[in-house]
Amino acid sequence: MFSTFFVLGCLHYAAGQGCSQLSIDLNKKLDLGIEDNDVNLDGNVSFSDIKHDTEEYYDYNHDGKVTEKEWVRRWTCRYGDTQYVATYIYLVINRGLESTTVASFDIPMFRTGIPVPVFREVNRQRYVEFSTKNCVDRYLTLDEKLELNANVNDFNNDSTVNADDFLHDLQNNYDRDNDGNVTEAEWVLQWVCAYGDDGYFARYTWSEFTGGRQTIPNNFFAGDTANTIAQHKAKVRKIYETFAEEQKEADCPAKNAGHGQKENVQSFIVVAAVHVVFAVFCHI
Ligand SMILES: [Ca+2]
Ligand SMILES: [Ca+2]
Ligand SMILES: [Ca+2]
Ligand SMILES: [Ca+2]
Repeated sequence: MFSTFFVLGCLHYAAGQGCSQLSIDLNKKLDLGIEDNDVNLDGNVSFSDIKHDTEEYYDYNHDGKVTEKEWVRRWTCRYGDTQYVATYIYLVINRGLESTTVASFDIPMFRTGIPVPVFREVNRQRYVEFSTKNCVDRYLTLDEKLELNANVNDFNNDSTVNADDFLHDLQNNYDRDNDGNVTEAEWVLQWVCAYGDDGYFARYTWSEFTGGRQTIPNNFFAGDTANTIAQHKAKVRKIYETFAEEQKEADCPAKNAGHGQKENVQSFIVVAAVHVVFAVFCHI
């Protein structure tokens, strides 16, 4: 009974694609991208290919949505990307949104199909962009992020953070299409690039700084009074800390968690335990 169970479990694991090494080179990543996105080998990346890939390998909990977390999990595993690159590319493709659906790829471009060489080049350019923008590709402490943020936001080097500094930052770093406005998607993308945070936190900063508007003009902060560097750092620190507290609260429900929550935790432990046992027995 148990041996059958483990054999079936191991076969299931073997059918998966396994994880790549972090060090694989870009061409290999792009090859894998083509392998995954032209499943029927007709030389075109079309919606049916994307649908198969997304449903099979991205939507881990099969709820019909692909969240940023699921996407990053897939890209770090399959293509050996860092979480920073994976997050950035997810946000480029999905316009800063927290999640996407298979249906969102059912667009004219994919109905016609994109020739494999074109798809490969577009994919390459996303990696190139991450690199040429000098996006953060490593863990930073909160103090390091605050220092970076303060430097960016005292562009004119007068030891205060004022409207001119913000205008320069929005114009030069956030407003990617140079239309004089910054959208939430533009903000989120630049924030994760500049500080190595995830999209969840970047969207929170958008909400904190703009009150959750859909878009802001580049001179949005024109009426704000200047802050010293220390005041500015304290303000941004507070945003990080408040978000962390809220996450903690969401991840670790209060002591009086209901029966349903306990069941969820128990289910998670059982699933995790089975996962570990398969991993050990399958030598993965
Ligand atoms: Ca195809
Ligand atoms: Ca999902
Ligand atoms: Ca300044
Ligand atoms: Ca813009």
